[in-house]
Amino acid sequence: EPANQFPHDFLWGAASAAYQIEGAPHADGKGPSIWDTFAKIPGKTKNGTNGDVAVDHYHRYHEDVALMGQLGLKAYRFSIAWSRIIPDGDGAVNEAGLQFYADLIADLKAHGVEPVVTLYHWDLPQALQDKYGGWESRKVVDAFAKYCRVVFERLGSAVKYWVTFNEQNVFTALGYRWASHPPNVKDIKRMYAANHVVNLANATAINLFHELVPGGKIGPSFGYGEVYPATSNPADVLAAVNANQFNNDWWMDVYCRGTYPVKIMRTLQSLNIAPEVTAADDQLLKSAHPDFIGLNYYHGGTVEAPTHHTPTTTKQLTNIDPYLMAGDAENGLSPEKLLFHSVENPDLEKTAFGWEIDPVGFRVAFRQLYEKYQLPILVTENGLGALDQLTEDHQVHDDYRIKYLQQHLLALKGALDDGVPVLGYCAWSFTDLLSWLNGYDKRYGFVYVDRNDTDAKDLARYPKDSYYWYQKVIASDGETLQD
Ligand code: GCO
Repeated sequence: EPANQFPHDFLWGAASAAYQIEGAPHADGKGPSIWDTFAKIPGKTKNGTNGDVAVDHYHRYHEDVALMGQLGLKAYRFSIAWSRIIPDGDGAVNEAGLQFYADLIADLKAHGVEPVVTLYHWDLPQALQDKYGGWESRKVVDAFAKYCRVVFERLGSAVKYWVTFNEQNVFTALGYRWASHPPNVKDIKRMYAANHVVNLANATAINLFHELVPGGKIGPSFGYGEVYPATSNPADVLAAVNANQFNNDWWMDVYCRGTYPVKIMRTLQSLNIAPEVTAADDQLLKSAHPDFIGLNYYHGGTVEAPTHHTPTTTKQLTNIDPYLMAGDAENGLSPEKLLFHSVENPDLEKTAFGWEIDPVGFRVAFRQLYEKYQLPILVTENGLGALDQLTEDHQVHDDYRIKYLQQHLLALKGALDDGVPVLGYCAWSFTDLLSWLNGYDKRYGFVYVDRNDTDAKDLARYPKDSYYWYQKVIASDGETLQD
């Protein structure tokens, strides 16, 4: 068998999210989401960028799907905007919203592309925030179940793969601890409370799905990254165990086993910020079994013991990195202070946006997740954000992206060879799109979209060099990966 041969049914894919691509915030009866509101608050996003136009996928999806077909994509992950389906969150169903996604799915299938549908990629209907207080209220679990029932009943027969929540760790932390996403709150106790409610919604949706869509597959997409000890000093190793439980297991254990890691729970209890878990909650969490793990992988982190700062330690991280919940809470309740101290990793290079590049960590992630939870893994995101340049003849020479994707796909192949069942790889992203906090100039796509932070221009689509590279990789089942 040739060295880089992937399984023939491997889902070579690409991904997106509704608010980051669709635009058309008021079209065909759509209600506002918390992102429609939040992005308009002065100073909250880069240059005031928002998704009002985005890349206008709502009106151009035929063109985008045709480009997916030409690329040879086997899977496309996108999210449904809840407020297109139920504009006020839990009231009347908007048929036009459902029709949009039904048409998109039919179009994908006509081009041989398997849809992977995310139910929640951060755009809660604003009405649910206003009426009930958003994810802090259990009423929103009922609203989510209602919305899920509508889409499962309507689209369940056409879609095999479903994702419940996208990066719950990121949206709860940025939304409730750091006030850099909606609902713009800075309160760690409220973060843990809201996060617990989201866990209940996740479990409820999984159980409902298994009842309504037998044979389908559903799981959460989690922003996972292994945390390394800065040295082999056992105190640093213990800190890394703490950090992995705090950053990763706090979610993954709940999804896959229905329990929170005990040490972290005790630490949160000692700070009086732990969520309240009733016996009924416990039962619900234990009753739900995802069919696969959706892995969003960008990078992990590195830590040392909170009390042990080696003199050679590179500088302390003070920024808020969504993939490593570093930084001290301003309200003084910082579990990190008790558990670990984040540092830079001198062995890893970084992207232009300061994110570590760590393909070996990708293989580590597959190994850890599979051996712990014994579930197949679908990569629902991985990719490189960069400041791409369009040449005068409309080309983008993104050899740096090709290199990044190549390194990560080789690491994935390593995990397959290790015996880990990896179902597919959805690169982030298909077209360029809105980065929530970094505007439009930070680009991830295989397809360049001609717009920038301040000017929507004509939104023309131009395949980048990485598009043609990926096309060959897919056509050869991975064999040309190293060419
Ligand atoms: C960004 C981020 C996002 C995320 C994605 C998470 O720059 O805003 O990279 O695009 O990766 O939305 O699921």
